[in-house]
Order: sequence, then C-alpha cells, then structure tokens
Amino acid sequence: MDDTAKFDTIAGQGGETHQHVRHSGPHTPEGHLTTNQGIRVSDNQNSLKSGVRGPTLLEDFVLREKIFHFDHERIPERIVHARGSAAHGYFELTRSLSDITTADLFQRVGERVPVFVRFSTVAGGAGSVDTPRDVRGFAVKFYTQEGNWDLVGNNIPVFFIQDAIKFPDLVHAVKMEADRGYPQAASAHDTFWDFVSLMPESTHMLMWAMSDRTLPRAFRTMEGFGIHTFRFVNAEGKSTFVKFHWKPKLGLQSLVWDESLKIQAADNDFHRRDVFEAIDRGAFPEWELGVQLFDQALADSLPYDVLDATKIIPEEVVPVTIVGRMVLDRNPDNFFAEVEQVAYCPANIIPGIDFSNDPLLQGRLFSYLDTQLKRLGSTNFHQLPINAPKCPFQNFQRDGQMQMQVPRGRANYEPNSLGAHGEDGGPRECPVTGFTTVSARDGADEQGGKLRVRPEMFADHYSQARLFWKSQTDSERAHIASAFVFELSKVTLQGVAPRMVANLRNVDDELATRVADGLGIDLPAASQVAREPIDLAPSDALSIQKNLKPTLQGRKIGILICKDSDATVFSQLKADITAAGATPFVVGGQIHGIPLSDGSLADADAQLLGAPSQLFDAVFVLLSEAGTGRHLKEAASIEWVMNAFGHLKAIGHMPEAQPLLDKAGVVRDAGVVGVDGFIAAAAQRFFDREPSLRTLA
Ligand code: HDD
Repeated sequence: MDDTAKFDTIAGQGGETHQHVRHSGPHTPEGHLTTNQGIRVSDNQNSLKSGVRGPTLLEDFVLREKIFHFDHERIPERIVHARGSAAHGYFELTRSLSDITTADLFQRVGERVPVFVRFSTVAGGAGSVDTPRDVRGFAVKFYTQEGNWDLVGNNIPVFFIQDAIKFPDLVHAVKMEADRGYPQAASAHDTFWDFVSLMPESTHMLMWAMSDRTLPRAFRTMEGFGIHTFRFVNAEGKSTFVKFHWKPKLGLQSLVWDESLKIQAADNDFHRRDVFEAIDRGAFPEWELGVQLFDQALADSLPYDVLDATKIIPEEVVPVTIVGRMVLDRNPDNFFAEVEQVAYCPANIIPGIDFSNDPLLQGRLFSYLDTQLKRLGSTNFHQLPINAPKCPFQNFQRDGQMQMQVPRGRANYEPNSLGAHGEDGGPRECPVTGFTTVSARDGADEQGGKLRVRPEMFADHYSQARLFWKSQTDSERAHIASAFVFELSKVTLQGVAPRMVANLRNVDDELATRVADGLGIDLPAASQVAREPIDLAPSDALSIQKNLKPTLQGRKIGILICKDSDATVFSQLKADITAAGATPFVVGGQIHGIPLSDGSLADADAQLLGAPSQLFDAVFVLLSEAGTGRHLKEAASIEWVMNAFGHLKAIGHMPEAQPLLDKAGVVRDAGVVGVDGFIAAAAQRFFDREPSLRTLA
C-alpha cells in the first residue's frame, strides 16, 4: 500500500462506493503510528468490520486499545485548586543566606535552580473560568541539588482558618452547594457566608478576599506568599524564623469587578492565555523572592502569634529582604503530563529549612501526600518526570503500582551486610548532611499534655482585619465594601448577612455601616469578641494601589482601526507601544486587508466582536471620520469605548473619533487623551473616575 495516499476510493460489496480514509505521515521509522505494543497501525480511520457495513469485530485490538485508553484519560481533579496553569523556569540567588541556612539553593549568589510553578484558582472546577473573585494558588517546586522543595503558597498572605481540622468544612462551604451543584467558582452564596460568618477567625482573610487581590490582572502581576512561619537552620543548628514573599517585577495590578465579570464572557482562559503568550513571546514573568527573618525574641514581642496563619507580620515591623529572583521562561510541552500531574506537597522540604508548629501547616503536611495517591493512583507518583527530583534519589521503598524503576540486586532492606559479600548493599543514612528536624519548641508549647486547644493569642480575630482596612486607599475601601455588599446580597439564609455585618463592626464601624446600608438592613450590634482587638499601625505594603508601577511593560493595548485610519499614527503607535514593552493588538471590523489613509493594507489581530475592550489594559480609537460615522451605529464599538472608560482605562483617540466617545458617555479626564500623552496614560488606571461612574458602597 502507498503510505502517502490520503484517500482511496474502493468499490465495496453490493456495488456501493466507500471512502477508505487514510492520512499521510512522516516516513521516518519514529514517525510511524503504532499501538502501545509497538505494532505499526495501517489504518487509523476505520475500525475492523465484518463486511463493509459491519458489525465491528471484537478482534480489532487497535480500536479496543485506543478506546480503552481514551476511556481512562481523566484523573480526579484536585479537590481545591483544580483550575491552574504552570510554567518552567529558574530561581537565581542574588544574596547568600549561608549564615542563616544550610539550604543548598541559598548558598552561592548567581546559581540557578530549576523550578516549576503552578498558579490556580481555588473554588472552581478544572474547566471553570479564570477571573472569578477567588484566592489564587502560587505553588513553586524547586528542583534543588539536595532534593525537591515545594513552597505551596497563595497570592494572599493569610488564610481563612487557623487549624487544618477546619479545612474540609471551609472547602465544602465554598464549593458548589451539596444538593444543587451550583454556584460554580463563586463564594457569593449561602453556605460560604453561613460558614465564615460563624468563624470570626476568617474575618482578616475575608478583608483580603473582598479586596482587589482576588481579581488579579494576570498571574504575572500578583504577589505570592508562603503564609506560614517556617524555619531556616544554619550549620551550627541555630534556627531563624522565616516568612516567604514573591514580589512581581511588573508590580501589583488588579482588574475592577465589572471588568472581571465581562472578561468571563469574553475569554474564559484570560489568565492562562496571558502567561502562556507572555512566555511564548519572550516576555518572561519574573518575581523577586523576599524573606522576613526574625527570632524567638521578636516573635515573643509581637501582639499576635507567628504560628497563626490568619496573621501577617507587617513589612514595617520585620522588613522583607530580597534574596533572589524567579523567572518563568518555558511553557509546558504537555498540559496533562506536567500541569495536571505535578504534585506539590508542603512536606517536601530540604536540609536547612524546617516547619514551624503552625497547626494549619502541620495538617497540610499530611493532606497533600495523601491526595496525590487519590489523584495519581500510585505511591510511585514521585517517579513521573515532572515530580521526580533532578538529583539522585534512592532508598529501599519498593514495588507498588506503576513502578518505573528497576532496582538491581538483593538489597531491599537495611541494615544489611551484603556489601561485605561483594554485593551492592544499597544506600546508607547520612547523619551529617541528611535532613534533621530542629528540636526547638516554638516558645509556647511547654504547657505540655495532649490538648485540643488553641493558643490564647489566636483568639484576636479583628486587629489585623482592622489593620488591613486602615492600610487601603479610599478607592480600595469602596471596592471592599461593595464586594461585601455584592456577595452578601446573594445570601438568602435569614440572619447570615446581619451576623457577618455584626462581625465587621469589630473591624471598623464605617465599613459595617456601608455594608449594612448597601444591603438595606439595620446596623446590628457588634458581635462578641473573644479577645479585644487592638489598633496596629497601617502598612502601605498591604495596598495594591499604593504599589502600582506606572509601566507599560507586559500590558496589552487595543487599537481600533477602520478603512482610512491614519497610517502614520498607526505605525507610530505600534512602534511606541512595542518600545515601551507592551503588546499592540489591532482590532478591526474585518481581519484582513483594511486599507489605511496612505493606501497600504493593514491586518487586524481580531475582529471587533471577538476582542471587546475588557481584554486590554488601555485602548486607542484610531477611527477616520467616515469610520466613526459607521461605528456610531455599532453597539460593539460603543461598548468598546464605554467599557474601557468604565473600567478606568486610558482611552487615546483621534479627534475624528470624538462623536463615538460622546455616544459612549466618555467624559474628558486625565485618562482621555490624544496621540500625545497616550503612552504615559496607558500605564495607569484612573481610579478618580470611578465615583462618577458607579455607585460604590
Ligand atoms: Fe492547600 C492544593 C495552597 C491550606 C489541602 N493548596 C493546594 C494548592 C495550593 C494550595 C496553591 C494547589 C497546588 C497545585 O497547584 O497543585 N493550601 C494552600 C495554602 C494553604 C492551604 C496557601 C494555607 C496556608 N490545603 C490547605 C489545608 C489543607 C489543604 C489546611 C488540608 C488540610 N491543598 C490541599 C489538598 C490539595 C491542595 C487537598 C488539592 C490538590 C493537591 O493538594 O495537590 O491536599
């Protein structure tokens, strides 16, 4: 048979004509399509039938194997953080910590360690949208020379609960409700608010969750946090407490709420696409790694417990020292093999780093290993390429499903004396360089006994929620209050919203009043507190708007063109945007061959209906006079401009496009500019514009 023929028409029985469909393939031996047993497949289009019209034969091992494998393609999705995207890269040390930790990756400045980083939403399923209001996972696997270290963090530095025993309750409450199976990827529903309003310890995290931190513009523009207090251990065995921070090179950027909703309609894969495309075009996402280092004496002096994952230590109290940078420079080759199968585990730790007694962390140390067995189906999941250490690993663990290694010899136990008999006795313990646990007792746990209790200071649930509120700009406070109103407005269970507002009164009376007014309920009395909140000094590091970088780096700028658009401005704009490190994205009524003012033909990157302005950081309306006239009758164009304005973005425009801006209700302000000044304006959002556009709580 001719391997290159695409279609053979063969005369079948009964005089019918049948298409025998085959695809050509490369001619190299490696290119041959085979079964999983290596048998070359001659026909991948037609099953084996008894006669031309069937039935299909059970004998068809090619068909059976293919469908058998397909039937089992899905593995259980992660119970939380099911939707995620990941990339390869490296961590590079910029400041040695050799006096503080023996961890290999923190010794020699300039040395690089490979990493694999997965970002995720928490509540939604694997196929849910990228931009709900949700916490984002930020999980980093460092493949160090001394084994894998997983820093499994979030983009928020605190958590909803203090003790891992509450995690199943929290997750049940936030995920879709048990009887009805909705809502998907949303916390705005009865069971979530019922639970958290009964859990005052969640209040601090709720403040973060209702802020724009849960609406990141991109994975590349969010911070990451290890959350728990960990320990560094040096060569003398001295331990130092450490908290880990990832700081994005592009600065913090978030979406506004209405924009994130509209993005859900326009592009479910907004964040996934952003990070993949950025790496593809060489704009590698980058973060600095910072550490907060402190000792037991400092921990003891704080009015909160460093083992409590609902508390931060403000950067103003313990500064963040930058020690390295992380660059993501390679997309995965295969989503399933790498992103789906990667198994993070906070218990994956290396010599020189150790856990603290944080009860949330302690519970996590069990949960992640356990869940991988469910997800990946075998205790040998560590042998998958994405999970395997890049340094040698060997021990006497044996067998199990899907064993990929072929250990040699008789030594599958130790101690053994096989070495003395000329055989390979296998690996041995490393008392000096091996992992040892710090024997420190984290200060307060000398009280002894086996107790189901929490340390007394854990009972202060409001001081840091208040600190967060006080540290925000007016615009950010309005967003937080409005988010509480929106979420609680979706709650139908009697008593839940007042109970939540009663908790908020302990944070700040003004916040509670704004939320109560927004809901139209009476202001309830403050709920009882287990420990009186205290006033802590505000921290600018907690605000997004105080930490925005006015840069165009990494941004995407939409340019709306039409027939006769000014060719000179068009090419100048594209050049300026590119030079500033952003990506110009051309939107047109058609995609191909749009004639510009000088007769040249331009191609658009997308058609108007497929590229609404919520997908861009700023827009330029490059319409000719006649084009403006046509666009005045086009709802998508009016919305394009109106939404850009409503989402507080810079709008650049030709004078000829003014009628479209007028029709879209655009009022001139510092963000509405001509060609001059557009590049400077496009690097910002215009939060001052907001109060005139929408009612915020
Ligand atoms: Fe968790 C996944 C982060 C508390 C149990 N968690 C998971 C992922 C991230 C976090 C980023 C996704 C990892 C990936 O991309 O594969 N989790 C956190 C943070 C927490 C936290 C920052 C608090 C500080 N988690 C937490 C607790 C428990 C779990 C208290 C259980 C007692 N988490 C899990 C899990 C998951 C998980 C069920 C689901 C999939 C997986 O582990 O691999 O075991």
